[in-house]
Amino acid sequence: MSSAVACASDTIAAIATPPGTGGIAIIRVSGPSARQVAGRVFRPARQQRSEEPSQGHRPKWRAKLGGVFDSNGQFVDEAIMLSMLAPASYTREDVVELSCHGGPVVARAVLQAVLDAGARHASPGEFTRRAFLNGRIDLGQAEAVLQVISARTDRARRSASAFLSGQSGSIVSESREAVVQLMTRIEASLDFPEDDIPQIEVIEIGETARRIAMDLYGAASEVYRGRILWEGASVAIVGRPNVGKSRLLNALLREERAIVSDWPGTTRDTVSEVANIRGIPIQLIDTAGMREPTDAVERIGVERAKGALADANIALAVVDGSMLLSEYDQAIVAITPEDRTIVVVNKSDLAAAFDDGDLRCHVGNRRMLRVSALAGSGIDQLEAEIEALAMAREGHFDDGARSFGTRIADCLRRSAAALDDAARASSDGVPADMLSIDLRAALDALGEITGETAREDVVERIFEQFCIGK
Ligand SMILES: Nc1nc2c(ncn2[C@@H]2O[C@H](COP(=O)(O)OP(=O)(O)OP(=O)(O)O)[C@@H](O)[C@H]2O)c(=O)[nH]1
Ligand SMILES: [Mg+2]
Repeated sequence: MSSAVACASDTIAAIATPPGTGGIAIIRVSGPSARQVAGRVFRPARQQRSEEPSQGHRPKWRAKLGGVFDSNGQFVDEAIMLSMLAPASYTREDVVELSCHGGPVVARAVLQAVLDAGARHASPGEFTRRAFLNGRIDLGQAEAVLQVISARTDRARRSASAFLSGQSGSIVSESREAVVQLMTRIEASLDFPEDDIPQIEVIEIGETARRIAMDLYGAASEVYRGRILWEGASVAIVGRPNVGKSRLLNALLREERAIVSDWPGTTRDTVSEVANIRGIPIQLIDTAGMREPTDAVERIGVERAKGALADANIALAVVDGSMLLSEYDQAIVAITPEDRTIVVVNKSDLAAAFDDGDLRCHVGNRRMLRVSALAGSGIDQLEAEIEALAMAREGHFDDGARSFGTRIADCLRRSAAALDDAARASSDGVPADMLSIDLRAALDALGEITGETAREDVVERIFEQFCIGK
């Protein structure tokens, strides 16, 4: 095995398929005694013609039909046993998968038989963690696995799959290679201290470092923008009663989710639903129309609308384009944040009561758009505007490990900054060996992406997010 990290010593097991009823359920076992454990619970339906295949002809994978038996020898279920020998498996350990009938009770009974036969119940993400420890995937790819699983839109899934297949990851390996070459040039000169590196070469090293830094900054921005596909954004729809907020929500969702009526005050509590807007999971929050509340329930609804506005990443301030703007319309627009609000002038299918110029003075720097939630016109453009605001959103994350993109983008940026320092030092005439310190820092930051130099708690937090059985 190529990995520097030794295999975990115990054997783990878990149900790998989701809970519930389905065609099949898979119980996955991984570790040095996976085959012994499986041997204790599984009896093939038909004995192999030759029990021990001859040396040199040991297939890496093998499937057998048979039965699973518990520790009392009681038949549990029919199953297919798929054996994958190390290192030709997901974890690079011996892995056995038992595919039984897909019911939650039967799957648990098979798992119990496997645990009674000597396996330990796996913790969340432990299989993928072993794949990482055994060098089959790097940390960035482990995060991409997580992103593939939790992708809520196809665009998010595709961006994670690209990382998994190494397309985006290649910038990391190429940059590392280039930085290592620079360090080699410097170190070679240290062996011959009497011939210092000529200043011209120091400057050249600095220029190369700056070029790599530019590439890394570019990659960081790309990854950072991509994280929104996974993380998503929230959009609060606010406005006076009857301007068409609920109909707008339905138009964006393309389904009749919220109740629409010509009775002002229809929506009394917030209604929230996730829409796929240009591949971004967008949580839309329809709110109660804001006005002087006529009863206690409405008062609560209006308070919640204000809360939704404060919490959301983006606001849609809806006004009715067929009526003159009221003081309330103006007041509502005024409480929305200028840099992340779109003023939506709805009911464009009706005669306009004011032109864009009249509105401009109330809108400030907010984006502005005419739509008809009823006829569907302008909705495509509204989606484009929401996408643009979502992509521009700077993240507010509790910790770097929570978001796939944020952690990687942060490592790329730190690496780029260290290379920039090296470039600056070289043009200031700093001796070549001093540059090594910055180059080393750049390498370490890149190593955090793949996991070689990542802190244990960062690694821990990434795998904690996986489900059991993955
Ligand atoms: N002509 C026209 N009517 C619309 C349009 N959008 C909404 N309406 C109508 O306006 C009325 C109010 O729509 P809603 O979506 O319920 O309005 P709301 O802003 O959610 O109102 P509250 O929930 O009371 O705050 C309904 O009769 C809708 O059919 C539009 O684009 N054009
Ligand atoms: Mg409504």
